Parts: sequence; structure tokens; C-alpha cells
Amino acid sequence: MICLFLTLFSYLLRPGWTGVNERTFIAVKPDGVQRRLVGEIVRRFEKKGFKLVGLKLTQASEELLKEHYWDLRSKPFFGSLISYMSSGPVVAMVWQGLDVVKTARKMLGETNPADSLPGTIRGDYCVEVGRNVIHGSDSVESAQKEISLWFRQHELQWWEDSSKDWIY
Ligand code: IDP
Ligand code: MG
Repeated sequence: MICLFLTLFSYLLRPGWTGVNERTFIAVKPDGVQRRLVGEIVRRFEKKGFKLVGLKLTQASEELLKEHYWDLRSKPFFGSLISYMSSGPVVAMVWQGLDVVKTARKMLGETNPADSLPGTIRGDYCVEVGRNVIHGSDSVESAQKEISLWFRQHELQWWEDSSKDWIY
């Protein structure tokens, strides 16, 4: 009985989504939107088998971006990063699936496009670190923070995925 209670308690206090319910925050940056890469990027995540649970075209405020990139505030490129990211709309998305955070980072490639292998998004579609077309959360913890920063709860959809038994 105590065991059952403890299990239920730890389930209720679980640190966000895990397993097949893991979620990550992906954003097509302003250069990606301008260069018509939105469809291609969404296509890659869909074809991989991940589930789209949130998507919007949005103009991010400098306030939101400073919060989003808070860890980089002392970097010399911080100012130019904020103006780049606020230079036009971004497509903000939440994708869900097993190991989606780690896998998405692999699909993106390295921060610097020059270090990114062909076949990755940054390896295929950009050349400069300051114009690297896409953002992806670097850990489950950052994903949770970023999702709550960019999305309201009601903007995330719950839907039954009819292909799930063929993916898992
Ligand atoms: P990530 O996007 O691969 O997680 P971070 O180190 O978190 O890389 O940096 C965030 C963003 O800041 C990068 O995607 C890139 O747009 C920009 N950035 C990182 N390093 C540099 C740099 O050396 N010069 C200019 N921009 C940079
Ligand atoms: Mg990062």
C-alpha cells in the first residue's frame, strides 16, 4: 500500500515529460523563415516519426529572447544574437517523442555550420554561425524551460497519433 502510494507520489512529481512523451523546443530562426526552410524542417521532423504538439509563427520580443539566451549574456555576440533573433518572425515548435531532445540536436548539426555534417539541417542549409537557421533545446531541462517561455499551456495540443504503433 505504502509502495503504491510512493509510486503514485513520484509519478505526480515526475520531472516533466519522459520516454515517448519527451518534448523539445525547436525554432526556425528569422533567416530560416526568410529562406523558405520552414516546410523542409517540419518535413524532416515529421518523417523521422516525431509528433508535432505546438507550432506558431511569432515575432519574439527582445525581452523573451534575452530570457531565452540568458546563459549566453556575457558572450561578445550576445547583442548581435538578440538583434538577429528579433529581426523577423520565427516558427516556434514543440516536438514530442522518445529521446527527441538528443535526436533533434543530431538532426540540427553543430552550432557552427562548418562543423556540421552534410545531412544535418545546419550542414545542408547554412554557412555561418551567426545565421544558423534553427534552434533546438540542448537538454530535457532546457526544453521544459523553453517550452514554458515560448508557449502557453492551451497552445499545446493533445492528439491521438494514429501511426504510433508503427513507430513504437
Ligand atoms: P546552439 O544553438 O547550437 O545551442 P549556443 O552555443 O547555445 O548554440 O548558441 C546559441 C546561438 O548563438 C547559436 O545557435 C548561434 O546562433 C549563436 N552563436 C553561438 N556562437 C556564436 C558565435 O561565436 N558568433 C556568433 N553567434 C554565435
Ligand atoms: Mg544552445
